Amino acid sequence: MKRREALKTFGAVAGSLAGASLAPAAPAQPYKIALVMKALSNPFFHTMQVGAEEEAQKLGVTLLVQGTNKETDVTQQINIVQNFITQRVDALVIAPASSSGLVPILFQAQQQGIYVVNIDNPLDEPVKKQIGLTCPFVGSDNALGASLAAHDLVAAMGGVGEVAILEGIPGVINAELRKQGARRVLEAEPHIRIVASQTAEWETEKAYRAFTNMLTAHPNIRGLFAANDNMALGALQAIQAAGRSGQIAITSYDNLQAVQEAILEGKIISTIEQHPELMGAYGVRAAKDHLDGKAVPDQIDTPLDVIDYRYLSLRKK
Ligand code: ALL
Repeated sequence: MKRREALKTFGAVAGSLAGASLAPAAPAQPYKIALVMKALSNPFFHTMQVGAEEEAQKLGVTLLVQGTNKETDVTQQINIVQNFITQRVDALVIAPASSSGLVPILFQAQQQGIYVVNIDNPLDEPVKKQIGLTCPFVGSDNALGASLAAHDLVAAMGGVGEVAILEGIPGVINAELRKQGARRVLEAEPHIRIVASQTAEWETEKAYRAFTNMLTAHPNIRGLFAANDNMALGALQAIQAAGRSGQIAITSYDNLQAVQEAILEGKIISTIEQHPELMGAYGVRAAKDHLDGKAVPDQIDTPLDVIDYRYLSLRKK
């Protein structure tokens, strides 16, 4: 029996023993659900947080929210989970910074009776199995999203030219899936050539440096797929600094406000909306359902949309 169910049963027995003369039992404490994210400087996670908070309010659960300072801070994220275990939350909803590195601490949480929901970036299935962690996944098809972005890139380039890829963190599953999804489409094009593919660890500043170097090494680059918008924004700065504005097509991923503006200004072709607000909301709901004793599916899908000039300009009217 789970801890909370045990407490509830105890409350019911105590209540019935006390008889009718006592005032009705005080309402049970609301469930405590923790949302653990990555770099809070990335507006993607702000949107995720808002979705989770709205859902938590609707469901009457307490939501505790934390994220890391940097995209690469796996140790800090492990410490955040450790603190939530110490605080004895009822459930953890987590967008893991590493697909394998978080599994041991999440298994510890599970061992303590804390329910785990994995959102956004999938945990590594073989590692989960090996360690014994079981948890549902809430998120989208990253390979499909990247294929859609690559398809737009090919179209914008008229099917001809040299392209580059700015990747997320190597070994992290959504980063790998996006790379594969983009490559699948680009490699099928007879007149497109991938001349550079490198990580910028999801970050703007690193993308600025990486793309500056790519432009120097490959002056004929005419297209870029950036695996998230923050990296696309860094690449845009690199293009401006190199005096190449308007010469390189970019598609990317996340639908940040700054990229919407760049699309409307004609500087970026399109971005993929993967609905982080739904990842947050569905994650919280899955946790609440489980704590209420309801079955939760292993996989809960969130939708993908392509956001381009046509979409944004028509939406404005
Ligand atoms: C991923 C998200 C993003 C985001 C990145 C940065 O998990 O899906 O697209 O930009 O994390 O941490």
